[in-house]
Amino acid sequence: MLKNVKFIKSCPNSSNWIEDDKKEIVILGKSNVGKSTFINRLCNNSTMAKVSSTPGRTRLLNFFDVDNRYRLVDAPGYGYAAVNKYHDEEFAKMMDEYFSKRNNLVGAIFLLDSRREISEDDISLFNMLLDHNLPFILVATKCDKLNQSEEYRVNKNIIEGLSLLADSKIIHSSLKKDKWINEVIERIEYIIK
Ligand SMILES: Nc1nc2c(ncn2[C@@H]2O[C@H](COP(=O)(O)OP(=O)(O)OP(=O)(O)O)[C@@H](O)[C@H]2O)c(=O)[nH]1
Ligand SMILES: [Mg+2]
Repeated sequence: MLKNVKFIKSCPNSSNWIEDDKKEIVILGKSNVGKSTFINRLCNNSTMAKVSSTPGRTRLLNFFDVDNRYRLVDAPGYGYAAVNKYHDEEFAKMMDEYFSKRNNLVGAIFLLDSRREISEDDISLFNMLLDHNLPFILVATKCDKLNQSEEYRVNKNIIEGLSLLADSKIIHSSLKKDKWINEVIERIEYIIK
């Protein structure tokens, strides 16, 4: 589990990004996929990142310091129909600026809802990661909601949906288990070293 995680601030654009040499890993995924919950599980603090019952509420990049060593960045969700078009354009602009200008950015954690099909939005965001040559960690969320045979199909769905190599590693997260937390942390350590 991550120790000494602190919320630093929320930023709408580059004007108030933090200027230092710390590496950043951004957490990406559709609205409601479970990004904020994921951060809270990693640091075992249910109030660290705001979990929303209404999808699409996180609109800014939220920066968290981890043990004074690196940062996790909670990104807003995308592709939620009830949130207007303006939000999607603002989101695209903000992410584009962050991906193209942020030298601190060294990797991404890409969350996909294990119960849903891969969407066009997922594919375009994933292509942004590939375009910027960013190492990524793939996580299928909400696996606690699946039965065994459904969980068995999760990897195939994601691998086909994102055109990944057949042996791509996908970590399954669940509210009922916690083994996956250390797997994620190991991979983060690998990316930032
Ligand atoms: N059963 C289950 N529910 C989850 C899991 N992760 C998140 N949730 C629920 O899904 C909803 C959305 O979770 P958030 O963590 O706020 O999702 P988010 O991706 O941060 O959402 P936005 O910030 O709106 O993009 C909440 O009701 C969570 O309690 C999970 O692993 N299992
Ligand atoms: Mg959130």
